[in-house]
Amino acid sequence: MYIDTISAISTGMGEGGIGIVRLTGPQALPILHNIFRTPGGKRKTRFESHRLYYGQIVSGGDTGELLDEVMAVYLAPPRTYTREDMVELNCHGGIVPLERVLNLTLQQGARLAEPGEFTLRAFLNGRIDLAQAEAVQDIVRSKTGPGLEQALGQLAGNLSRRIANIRQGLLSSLAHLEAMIDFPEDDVPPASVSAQLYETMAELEKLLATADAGIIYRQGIRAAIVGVPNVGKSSLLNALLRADRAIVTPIAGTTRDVIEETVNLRGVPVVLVDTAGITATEDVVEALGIERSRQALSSADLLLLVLDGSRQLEAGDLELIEAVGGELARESGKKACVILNKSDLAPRLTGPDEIKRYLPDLPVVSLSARTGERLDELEETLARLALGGQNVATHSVMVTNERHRRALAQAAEHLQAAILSGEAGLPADFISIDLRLAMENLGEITGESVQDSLLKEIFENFCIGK
Ligand SMILES: Nc1nc2c(ncn2[C@@H]2O[C@H](COP(=O)(O)OP(=O)(O)OP(=O)(O)O)[C@@H](O)[C@H]2O)c(=O)[nH]1
Ligand SMILES: [Mg+2]
Repeated sequence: MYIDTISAISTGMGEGGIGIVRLTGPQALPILHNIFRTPGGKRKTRFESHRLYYGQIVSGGDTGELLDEVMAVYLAPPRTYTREDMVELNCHGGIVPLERVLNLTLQQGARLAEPGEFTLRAFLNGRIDLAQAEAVQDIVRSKTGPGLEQALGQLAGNLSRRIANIRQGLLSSLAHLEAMIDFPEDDVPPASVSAQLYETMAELEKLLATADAGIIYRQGIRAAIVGVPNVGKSSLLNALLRADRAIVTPIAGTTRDVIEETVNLRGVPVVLVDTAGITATEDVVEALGIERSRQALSSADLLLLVLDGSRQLEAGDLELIEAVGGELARESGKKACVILNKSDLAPRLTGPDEIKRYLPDLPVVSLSARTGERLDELEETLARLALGGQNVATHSVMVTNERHRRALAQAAEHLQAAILSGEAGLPADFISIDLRLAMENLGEITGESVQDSLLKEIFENFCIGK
C-alpha cells in the first residue's frame, strides 16, 4: 500500500472555466483542513464525503494570503478513483491560480504526481485491471466516435471479460490434465480436453481477428498525398478537411513543405499529409520539400497518388506510378489508391482502365477536388483500405492495442503447441506447460502477471493528473 500523498493539476494547461487540483493519499484530508477556509474565513474540520463545499484556499495559516476561491470536495474510500482518500479543488481555470494552489499542496507535504499515477494507484489498489487502466488514456486520446466507444467499453471491462472467459477455458483444461497427472493410468488426454482446447483456440482467434481494425480505430493511419506539381494535391487536402488549410494556386511548386492534418473518415482517424509536387527542380527550397515528399511516400501507411485527369500522363506521372508500385512491393502492409482529379474538366485520360495497365490492383477514383464531386466515394474507399477491406462491427469488442495483440498472439502460439502435443499423444504434463504459458500471456493483458518495467512503460505515456 502506498503511504505518500500525490497532487497534480488534472485539467489541461491553459485558460478554462475551471481547473482542478487533485490529491490522493492519506494526507489529502489533513492538507484540505489546513488550506481551506469558509467564505467567512473560518477553518473547517468536518467534510462530509462526496459533498461540494464553497470557500477559499489560503496559504500560510490563519493570517494567510488568499490564493483562489474554490469548490472543494473530499472523497472517502472505497468510492474513489484510486480507492484512497481523495480531494479535488475546483479552482478558476488559469495557469497562475492553479499553479499557486498546486504549490501550496506540495508545501503541505504532497508530492507532485507522476504521469498516470492516479490511474496506476487505481490499478495497484485493485479497482480496475490493467486493460481498463489503459482504456482511461485511450478515452482521453480518442480521435473519433468509434475509437471512443471502444475505449469506454474497455474501461467497462468488456475486453477483460472476454480474456477472463478464455482464461477460464484454459483453466478447466488444466484442471483435467492435472487430474490425469495425479492418476496417470491413462496418460492420453481424453477427447473432452482436446475439444475444449479447440474451442478456446477458436475464441482466442476470434478476438485476435479484430485487432487489425481495432488498432486502426484507436491509432489511425498516415496517408500521404503525392503527385507531380499542380495536379491538385493541396486542393484535395482542403476538400477532405472541408477547410482552406493549404495554399492553392495555379503555379506549379506552390506547396514546399509537408502539411499534416487529421480527419475523421467514417470513424477512422486519418492523418493526411500534403506534400510538395515531385519533379526535377533547380530551386533549393523546392528540392528540400521534394525530399520530404519522398520521405512521406516511404513512411505513410496509405498512399493517395493524385493524377490530373484533364491531361495526358507525363513522364513525371509515370515515374511516380512506378515509385508507388515499388513501395507497395517493398512493404506488404502498405496500401494505395489512385485519384484522377479535375473530373469537372474534359477528360484526357481514358480513365481507370489506363491506370489499371500500370497498377492493376489499386482502386481508382475519378473526382473533382474543386467541386467535391465523388469525394464521398474517395472517403469510403480510404476508410475501407485503412481497415484492410474488412467490414467491422465497431459495437462489438475489439483489440485496439498492439501490446494486447502481441500477448494474444503469444497465447495462441502456446495453445497451438498444447493442441499439437495432445494430437501427438504426448504426456499430460507437456500439454499443461504450454497451457500455463498461454495463461501467463493473457495475464499480461489484464495485469495479473506483469513486470514493473512494463507498468512504468505504460503509465509514462499518460497525462499528468490522470
Ligand atoms: N478544374 C479544376 N481545377 C482544380 C481541381 N483541383 C485543383 N485545381 C486547380 O489546380 C491548380 C493546382 O492546385 P493545387 O491544389 O495547388 O495543386 P498541388 O498539386 O497542390 O500543386 P503543388 O503544391 O504545386 O504541387 C489550382 O489552380 C487549382 O485551383 C479540380 O478538381 N478541378
Ligand atoms: Mg500543393
